[in-house]
Amino acid sequence: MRRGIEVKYMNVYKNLIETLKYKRVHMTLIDPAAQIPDRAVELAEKADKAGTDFFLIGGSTDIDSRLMDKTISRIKEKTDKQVIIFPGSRSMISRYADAIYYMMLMNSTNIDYIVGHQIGSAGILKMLGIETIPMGYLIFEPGMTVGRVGNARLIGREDENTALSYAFAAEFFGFKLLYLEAGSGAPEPVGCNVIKRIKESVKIPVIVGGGIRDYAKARSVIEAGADIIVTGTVIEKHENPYIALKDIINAI
Ligand code: 1GP
Repeated sequence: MRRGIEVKYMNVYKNLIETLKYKRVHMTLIDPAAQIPDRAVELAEKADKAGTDFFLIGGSTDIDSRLMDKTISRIKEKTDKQVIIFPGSRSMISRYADAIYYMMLMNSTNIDYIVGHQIGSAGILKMLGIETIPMGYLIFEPGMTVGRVGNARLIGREDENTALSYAFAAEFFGFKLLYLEAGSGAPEPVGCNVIKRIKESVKIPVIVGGGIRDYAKARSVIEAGADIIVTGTVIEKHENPYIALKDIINAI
């Protein structure tokens, strides 16, 4: 409990980096647009019990701050784990969150996703004092909904050279995290050779998400070098979310 209380008040990025010193990290994505808050809380409790390290709340469907507030405040009543906003637009802000991924969709063709939503939300973020974590976000094939909504010029899931150029650019911009996204519900995560090549070449912690639904997939992504893995679909769709998630978390 003491560790729980300390973590609750610790800077999120600092907590993440401290955690990465002794283990890889699992994050559970919960999309408030995909279920009512009661169900979101139920899923979060199961993920907490299965051993997830952080919660990401958000997704690519635009939702308002009231639904974000309701979902996040209720989840925080049930867990000491930190909650990070994973925004799909400028309106997805909640004062109850511990931090927000302040992200650039680097391979978007739409300026709104590169810098527009970020400018649109900057005033409110400053006012609320929410911790912002600068993150480069790259969408790979097949991209799924986020690839379409974000107008992404998708990177091939085995295209090491293009991915590496983006990763270098992310480092030069000073991003503190780099997220390699295949899209929620993708049949496969980003290719292992891409993950490996990026890990060998840049120092930023790498997040891999999209298409990780079982132990074997989680294991291969971790062995390729991912520091953090994100899963969402498995907890929403599996008939036994606790067992499915526990299996994935065992892989890390
Ligand atoms: C989506 O990377 C996340 O942004 C999670 O993907 O739903 O496929 O686990 P899944």
